[in-house]
Amino acid sequence: MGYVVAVVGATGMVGRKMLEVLEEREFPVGEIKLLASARSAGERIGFRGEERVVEELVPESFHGVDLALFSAGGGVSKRFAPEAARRGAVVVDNSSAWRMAPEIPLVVPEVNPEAVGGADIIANPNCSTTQCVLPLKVVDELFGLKRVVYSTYQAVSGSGRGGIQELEEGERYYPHPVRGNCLPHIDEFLEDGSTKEERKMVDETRKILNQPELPVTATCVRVPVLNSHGVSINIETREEVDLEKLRGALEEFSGIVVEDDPKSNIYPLAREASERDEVFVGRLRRDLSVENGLNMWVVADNLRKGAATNTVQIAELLIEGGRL
Ligand code: 11C
Repeated sequence: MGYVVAVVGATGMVGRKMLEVLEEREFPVGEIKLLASARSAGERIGFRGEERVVEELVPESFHGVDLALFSAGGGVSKRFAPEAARRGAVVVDNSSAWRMAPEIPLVVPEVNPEAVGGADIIANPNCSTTQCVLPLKVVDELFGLKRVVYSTYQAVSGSGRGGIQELEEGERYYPHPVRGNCLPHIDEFLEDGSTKEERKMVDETRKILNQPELPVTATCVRVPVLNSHGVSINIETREEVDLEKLRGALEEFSGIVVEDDPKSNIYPLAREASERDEVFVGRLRRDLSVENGLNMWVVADNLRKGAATNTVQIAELLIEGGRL
């Protein structure tokens, strides 16, 4: 027994990672349906030791599906998530298509599990946002958030295979070489000079923390790192920060690992965070340039906690809440 689960975008990097995470967490899958574009149909992917054939995604694919996990880009989600929901599936969508729609919950299970409610489509946040809202929630509960400044150091795996091929093989994917470079350019530029990635971090942070007016700003940078995003978070709080209290609360918080012993060269690193599901937090220190200032360095595997793991955790919440 188990659920009929469809993975849309099964041949992509996040789709494959979703399959891995479903297996690892022993998610109760009764039947798995691997869906992708016509171009990828017919490919074979292993799941629980058996080869499965990828089918072409069509609206009828969702007949009899209980849970549909989408990671095939915004266009596919916009078109097919309502088709899946109409046929009775609950959708967890990893694209940006639905995240800011007021009726769609945007969920990080450790932070706002209550937001899931009775929605048919639930959105998974952008990877760089997800890893930040865990420690921000802790800071908010203890001292109150007044302002957040993000500076990101994002791995090439966030761009999919194209980014990895450029870093590993030198095949050009980005507008400038990423090898030996830091590119202050992730996703398209907007009218105001910021990028879509930066806008996502602002909007999604506010939505997940349910603080629509919270002052948040971001500078997002692609760095020559294979996997796992790093984010420097500069925070102003309403009350004075007690670093020891904060450290204790971070250590207690589900999904966070504190790595913070700089004298022994211990702090979060992309290579160590890769293939892990937790969010790593370190370099905790006061920012003395403002009244109640705090700095931290946060690293997580963008394909796992930033995408596949968070998606499967949302599906687990659906089971706990009796939605599945
Ligand atoms: C990146 N954060 O690293 C992006 C990838 O909205 O889900 C994920 C984009 C998204 O390029």
